[in-house]
Parts: sequence; structure tokens; C-alpha cells
Amino acid sequence: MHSLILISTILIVAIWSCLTEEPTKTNLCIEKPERYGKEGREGPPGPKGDKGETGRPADMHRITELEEEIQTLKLSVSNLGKRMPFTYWSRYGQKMFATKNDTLIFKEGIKLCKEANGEIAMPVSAGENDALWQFVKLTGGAYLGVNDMKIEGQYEDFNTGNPVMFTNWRSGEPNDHQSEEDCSEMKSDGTWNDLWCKWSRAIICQFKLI
Ligand code: MFU
Ligand code: CA
Ligand code: CA
Repeated sequence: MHSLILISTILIVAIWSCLTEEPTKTNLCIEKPERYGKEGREGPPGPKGDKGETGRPADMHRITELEEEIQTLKLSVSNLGKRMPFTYWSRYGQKMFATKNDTLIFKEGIKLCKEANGEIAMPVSAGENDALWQFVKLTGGAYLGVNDMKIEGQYEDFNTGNPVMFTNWRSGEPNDHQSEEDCSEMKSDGTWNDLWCKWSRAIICQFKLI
């Protein structure tokens, strides 16, 4: 009976010491991985290194070239941001045309294109007229840059102030209806009509590629 109590006591002490990892640890314990202390503090800085090799002389020509490239990139990135509102794009020759699902009065249309660093669309050839017509089929009537605001009956390109050479007036137009039509639109059949500048129409902007 005494020996049973003695053996039980030894076993309890051995298991207890294994569980608590007390210094009384016996070799009965199953080995556990070693435990490390915390990492020490950072040591003092090392000695100064040797002097480096002399650099190449600055290539001012290359720097100028790179500076110019950066300017061009900055402009492209800025233009991309400004042109985000436009949902429809097409390219014809050296012009990009862009529009979106919205109608504005002529003055507001001019502002919209200007804010995107562009101009109101002004077709100068049958090809450009056709390219714009593709949009007008989707958007309905759209303002063009042709107008006779300065002198009645003298149609100018709003962007340049030059007289227009290419025209595609619908028969009977321009008629300056009620003596108040100094703006112009492309109708859904691709022909032009002069109209009052206060009507709301789709706006197509043009961006020159060179
Ligand atoms: C024609 C057009 C005008 C306007 C009017 C309702 O005149 O030329 O621009 O659209 O119809 C009779
Ligand atoms: Ca007129
Ligand atoms: Ca008209």
C-alpha cells in the first residue's frame, strides 16, 4: 500500500514537472523544441566605405530630350483625363472625333470641346462628313463648327475664322429661318441645316493628331 502511494506520488511529480517545465524536470519528459530569447538590439554603425568612382559627366542633350518627352507625356496624360467624358470615338485621317449621349446649346458645346483641349467638329471633306455622319446616326442632329455669326450669309469655320470651302447643305438650306439662324447642324441624313444657336443638339468634338 505504501509503495503504491510512493509510485503514484513520483508519477504525479514527474508529469507535473513535465507540464510546467520546472527546473525539476526529469528525463521522463518528452523533448520539446528549444525556446530562444528575444532578438538583441541593433549594433553600432559600421565604418565609412571607400570613395566611389567618379560619375559620368551629365549628358545635357539627352536631359533636354527627356525633358521634352516628359512634357509630351504630361500633355497626353492630361488630355486623356480631360477626354474621359466622351463615350464614342472614331478616327478619320489626322482627326479624332468624339461624342457622348448628351445635348447642349452651341455655346455650351464649344465650352465642352475646349475643356477637353479640342474644338467643335468641322468637316472639311466628304470623308470627314461621312465619319461624323456615323455618329449623327446614333446621336441625332449634332452641331457643326460652321456659322455666320459675324456677317449674315458668310459661313465661317468657328475654330479658325476662315471661310468654309467644303459644305454639304441640305437643299433649301441655309435659309436663315425667321432671320435668326446663325449656327448649323448635321441632320441624321448627313446633310447640313442652319439653325438657332439656342437649340440643344448633340456635340461632336474634334482633336487633331498632329
Ligand atoms: C426649316 C429649317 C429651319 C428649321 C425649320 C423648322 O425652315 O431650315 O432651320 O429647322 O425648318 C423652314
Ligand atoms: Ca444666318
Ligand atoms: Ca435652316
